[in-house]
Amino acid sequence: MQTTRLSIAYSLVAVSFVAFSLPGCASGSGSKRGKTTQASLLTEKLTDNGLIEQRVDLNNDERADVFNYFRDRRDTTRLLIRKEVDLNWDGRIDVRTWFNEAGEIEKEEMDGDFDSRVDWIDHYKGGRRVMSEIDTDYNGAMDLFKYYENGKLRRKERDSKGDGRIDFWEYLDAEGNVLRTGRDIDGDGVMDIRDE
Ligand SMILES: [Ca+2]
Ligand SMILES: [Ca+2]
Ligand SMILES: [Ca+2]
Ligand SMILES: [Ca+2]
Repeated sequence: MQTTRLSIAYSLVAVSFVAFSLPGCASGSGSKRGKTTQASLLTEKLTDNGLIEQRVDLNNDERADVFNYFRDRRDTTRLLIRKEVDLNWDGRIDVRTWFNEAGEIEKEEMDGDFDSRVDWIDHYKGGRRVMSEIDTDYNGAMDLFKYYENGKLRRKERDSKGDGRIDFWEYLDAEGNVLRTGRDIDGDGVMDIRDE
């Protein structure tokens, strides 16, 4: 069920992201042009470290659910460098996304069970996901690591005992077929059994 929750949350992020990409979508403070899903820009101010913080309300309760952080640039449009989203409207941030100078996503972390602990981190290079860290049992420690090449999952590493050491490896081909797996039996972090 956790996986389902995560994917639902992810699609919510996608929806909210699209909403804020649309120019003119955010209406002025206090005005409500739409009935339900209209995003409203609540405030926009300069932060202590010189960024522009934009607070957006998604569900019309006048409380911010999305925080966008921009950096002003000379001669061109300002750059979105971080986005924070409160998915379940409890006032606590659940997803943080970082962007680089090219506007590409660099990193995204997410709290899928809304306990304020991050349980999913995606790392990107050149706008493509290269690695994911996942806390599959929500105990506060990452236990599944996925590695991607050209956007495709090619290796999984798992800390199934939760002792901070990888004890399961899985290698996949570009089509997603399992090529081989390996296991660490005695707990020294080194592969003991290899299944081709
Ligand atoms: Ca709100
Ligand atoms: Ca939240
Ligand atoms: Ca969590
Ligand atoms: Ca864990």
